[in-house]
Formats: sequence, C-alpha cells, structure tokens
Amino acid sequence: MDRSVMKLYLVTDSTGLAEEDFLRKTEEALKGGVTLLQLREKEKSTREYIALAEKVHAISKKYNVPLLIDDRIDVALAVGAEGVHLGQSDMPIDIARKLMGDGYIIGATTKTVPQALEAYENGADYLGVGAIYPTTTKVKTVLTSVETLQAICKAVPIPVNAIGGLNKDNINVLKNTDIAGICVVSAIMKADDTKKATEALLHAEEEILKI
Ligand code: TZP
Ligand code: MG
Repeated sequence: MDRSVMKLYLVTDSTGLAEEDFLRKTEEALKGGVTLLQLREKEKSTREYIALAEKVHAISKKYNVPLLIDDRIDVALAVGAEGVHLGQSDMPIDIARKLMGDGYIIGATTKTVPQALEAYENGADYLGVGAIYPTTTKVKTVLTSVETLQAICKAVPIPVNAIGGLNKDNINVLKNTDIAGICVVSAIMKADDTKKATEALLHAEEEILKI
C-alpha cells in the first residue's frame, strides 16, 4: 500500500463524547490532515457499531481518507469500509485475508520481529507497533522499545507505524527510524482544538521525522 497514507493515523475513542461531538471531532481531525482513520469501539453492540461506522464512513469519504474498523471484519464489510485493523487476539490475518480478499486494507498490531514477519507473510498491508510510551487510552498493551520498532521496520517491506503515548513533543525519539508514520488516539481525541492539534502533529512529523 501507499506509504503516504500512513503518515498520520488517527484511532478514534468516543468515550465520554456525545455522538454529535464525536463525529464533529472526527471531521475536524480529517480537516486537519489525518491520512488514515480507524474506528475503535469496545463497548458497542454490533448494531450500534455498524450505525456509527456508517456515519463515520460518510464523513471520511468526503476527505478521501480510508476508514478501517478495529477488530470487526463483519462491521467493515457491512459498511463498505476500506479495511480492518487486527490485534494478536483477533482473527488471524490469513483468515481475514481469505474472507475479505485483496481489495481491503488489513493492518496488524505486532510487538516483536517474529510477530511482524508472521503478519507480513500472512498478508498484512501495514503494521502498528507499540506502545512506545505508556498510554492513557484503554488498551491491553506493553511497551515496545524503539530498537524493536526499528528492527521490525528493517524486517518487513510493508509500512510500519509507531503507536502509544505519542504526541508532538515526544516523537523526536522516533527520528532515526524507518517508520511510515505515527498512530495516535489522545493527542487528537483529547485536544481542545482538534484541527489545530492535528495540524501541529503533522508539522512536528515533517520537522522531526522528515516524513
Ligand atoms: N495500541 C497500542 S497503544 C494504543 C493502542 C491502541 C493506544 C494509543 O493511544 P494513545 O492515546 O495515542 O496513547
Ligand atoms: Mg483488537
């Protein structure tokens, strides 16, 4: 897949937000320059997940930004989203690829070189690697070193994004790595001015990471 799509990857978190505010925030982030969007919902019923995904997809399409659904191939297929993101406990990548075909983006969370090689060999289009820093977002994760992140970048030919506790003031640690971009939740979702925060992140990436 095109590496430039990975530049600024927003994973949403609707916790504590009214739907209207969540959708507005998501659109502000798209206006600010997010290049890839993942809808991540952990508490919703399937029906609620589909209903929200349809609304988010209607917005993301306006900005030509691919929408991926966290964990749920059925939801992605149901709403015609551009793909899914799968963790180590979710559906195996090769099975997801068989079910979805080649026309969808499939991303995988990996924390080690062997996991990264396995995901790549099984058909993943990109990898998310982290957490680089401790995160305040509700997620079961452990820290991944920048050294491991770079070893993963070297081990696979597909784009690799860093994730976990990243913000415009701490991404300098990623400077000499071969990542295609960063993936954030809080740095955008918890910002008061969503669009400005997104623009600032993009600017920091261009300055510090030269991507
Ligand atoms: N996977 C590893 S860390 C993380 C996920 C989904 C959450 C990242 O959120 P934040 O708020 O950018 O630290
Ligand atoms: Mg998952």
